[in-house]
Amino acid sequence: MGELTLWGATTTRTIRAHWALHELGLSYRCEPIRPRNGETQTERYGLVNPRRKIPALVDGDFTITESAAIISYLSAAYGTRERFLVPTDIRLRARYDEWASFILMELDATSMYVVRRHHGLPEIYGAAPVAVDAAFAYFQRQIASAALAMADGREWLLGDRFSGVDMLMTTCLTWATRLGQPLPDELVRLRDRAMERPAYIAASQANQPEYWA
Ligand SMILES: N[C@@H](CCC(=O)N[C@@H](CS)C(=O)NCC(=O)O)C(=O)O
Repeated sequence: MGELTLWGATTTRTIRAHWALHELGLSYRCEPIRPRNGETQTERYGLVNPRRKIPALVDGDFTITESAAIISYLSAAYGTRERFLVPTDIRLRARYDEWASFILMELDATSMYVVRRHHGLPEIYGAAPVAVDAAFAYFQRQIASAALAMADGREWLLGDRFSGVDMLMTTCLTWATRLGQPLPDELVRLRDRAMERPAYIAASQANQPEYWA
């Protein structure tokens, strides 16, 4: 195993990578750079991720970006039979991909990130109150459908086993909660269970630049 270096801290997307590293019990270095303060614009970081987004993971001579892809890579590269984040069974894996696509597209990109850009960062992306209201309404419809899938009393999205999609879901739910969005009870329970995990608590600390000072 080469040295693992994670670039990025402070955001909803960066905590996903810190969390995956902690769930798998991996030790790593961190360059705790933040968005929008110039730290993603340095020449040094441009060589790591030309898209200049965080997080990015460097594993020896291999670099991988995109928070969900980092979770999948770490699970495939360092997961064990007992400890993994992405299932290998074909149908469970298909269900995993289905949840991951839904969360990343419908909850993250189409809902929360629209709010973030056009409500939270109007100086960069422009204020768009109509789009923000529509994104919140869309989020509520999508999250209600996700809660239906959990109406059978399952503990986690894939059933009784925690996985990377619970991490993706939890980070979107904490994001929505910070923005004052109500959540269905089934998803509040999932979020709260996930946030009690020692790896989540450790990742929350590691997601702060001061932790690495
Ligand atoms: N789809 C990407 C999104 C990454 C992303 O947008 N990161 C933001 C912070 S959460 C960023 O790096 N912004 C860079 C900047 O604006 O300087 C992922 O999930 O990793």
